[in-house]
Amino acid sequence: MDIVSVKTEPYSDQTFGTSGLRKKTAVFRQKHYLENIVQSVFDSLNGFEGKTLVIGGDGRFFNDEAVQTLIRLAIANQFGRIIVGQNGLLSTPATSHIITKYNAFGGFILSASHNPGGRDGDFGIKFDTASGAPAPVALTTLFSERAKVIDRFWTIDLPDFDLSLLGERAVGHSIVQVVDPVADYAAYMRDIFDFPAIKKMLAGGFKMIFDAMNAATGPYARHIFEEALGAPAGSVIHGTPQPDFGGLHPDPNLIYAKHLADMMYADDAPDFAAASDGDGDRYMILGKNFFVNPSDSLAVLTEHLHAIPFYRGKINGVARSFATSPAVDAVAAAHKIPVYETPVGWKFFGSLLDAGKITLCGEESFGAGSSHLREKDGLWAVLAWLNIMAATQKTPEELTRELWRKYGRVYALAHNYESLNAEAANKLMMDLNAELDTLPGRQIGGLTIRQAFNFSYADPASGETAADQGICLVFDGQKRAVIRLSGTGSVGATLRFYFNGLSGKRLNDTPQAFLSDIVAAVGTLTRIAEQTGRDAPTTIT
Ligand code: G16
Repeated sequence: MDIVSVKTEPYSDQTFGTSGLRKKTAVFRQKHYLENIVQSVFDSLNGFEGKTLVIGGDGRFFNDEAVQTLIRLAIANQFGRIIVGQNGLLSTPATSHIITKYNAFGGFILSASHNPGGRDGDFGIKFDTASGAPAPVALTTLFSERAKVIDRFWTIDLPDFDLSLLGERAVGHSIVQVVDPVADYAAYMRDIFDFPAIKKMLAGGFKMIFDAMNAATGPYARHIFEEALGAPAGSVIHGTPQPDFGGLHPDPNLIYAKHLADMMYADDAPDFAAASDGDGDRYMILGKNFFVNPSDSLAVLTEHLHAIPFYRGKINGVARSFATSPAVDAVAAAHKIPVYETPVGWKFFGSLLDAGKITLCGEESFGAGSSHLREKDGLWAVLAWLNIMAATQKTPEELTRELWRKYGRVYALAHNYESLNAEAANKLMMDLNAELDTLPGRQIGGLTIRQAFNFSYADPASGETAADQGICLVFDGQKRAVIRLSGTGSVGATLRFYFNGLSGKRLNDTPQAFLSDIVAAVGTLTRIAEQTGRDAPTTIT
């Protein structure tokens, strides 16, 4: 086997965003595009020769080819062992788990997460470090810088590996090991949760449905819910990963999983439904006629985490992004644990988890996770809900309403303006930034702005800092807006407007009604319609 050095030219757009590098699939399929970024990652890291690298993806179009490319580069760059999920498949949380379980140096996840897949969809790549956490900003900056000047990569000249067969194959000084993507992860879930209690609940006639959206979690969900926990066959829907996700947009929310929401708002709705995204790190929870907002979900999980054996007596703190509603804050105060407010991006939770400052973390963007691993974990969150429901004998609606009655309800909404002209979106942010000092005290549509600032962060564990993360506007009446540019889109720019507001008394409004004044005020302030040419958000979540 010969190692070959191949000359290449850098691309100018290989900048890591909120979660890895995401682009249109056609961009990734350009000559040496993938090789360039993978070699840039290797060139930025030290000391991996002879060590283990984990590789997997969510099965979207181009996954097969990309996995083969990565294996070749990993062998040529002298990794000792390359662990690959069977057929190139691994969910994001399972990759994170395998990295730590087998003491790997790190791992690549091929996924554009909740973005649509297929030939005309999106593709992406993320790198997790030895702790199983997304590479921190300091590292991703190195990757992006290296990609700007890369002029060669190393590969080997060998035909494709057969990834359908489990087992090991020696290639030069390396071993390529194909593993069952589900087994280790499923065994870990069994260690964390009270499976007998959940099994008993399911055996007692409790009906659940899990929608894998034709993406990575299908095989995991079938194994865990149907085989291990005894949910009837068919409880997992859209359970076979497909390269184009069967035409679904694998983003578990009320818009893209409307079919599931419709089932849960029908007369014969099951007791519980959940969905996950392309790579299995997001989740959505629904009860009969009831949607659990992800910020409320984090609060419910914090309130009841002690019901789950793995966490009993070991709950140190909780973290949420600054875009996530503060619903969890009152719960944490009551439980006498600290709350950390981070920028948007799972990578900011890793050091807090490593330092033992937090046990639980979550975001409004349908992500939650815990000290059990360093990526967010959709199936974990679903199992956590099932465990809590089994322990309390309460429905999602009862658990959430109980929380509102005890701590007040924090209404939350996100307005997403996708695929905007990047110049217009950047201008809106610049204009707002320039005005910040003049905003406190200003009245708009009957609301007064109390504070206006650009969120910056100093990691209390690592000391790493992150400035210019987005604009926070705090209004009278415990209402708050956050405005930021997304770092995960693949075309133009996406602006996100997050709104939230606390009410101790009004518990039965819709978020739209309760937050209509602040939505209108921020619309007037930012002149969103005029600046972007859009009179409505692309999605409201
Ligand atoms: C990623 C990150 C999350 C973030 C989300 C949205 O999730 O891991 O931390 O909240 O993107 O980020 P943005 O607002 O910058 O688009 P995922 O599920 O897409 O990997």
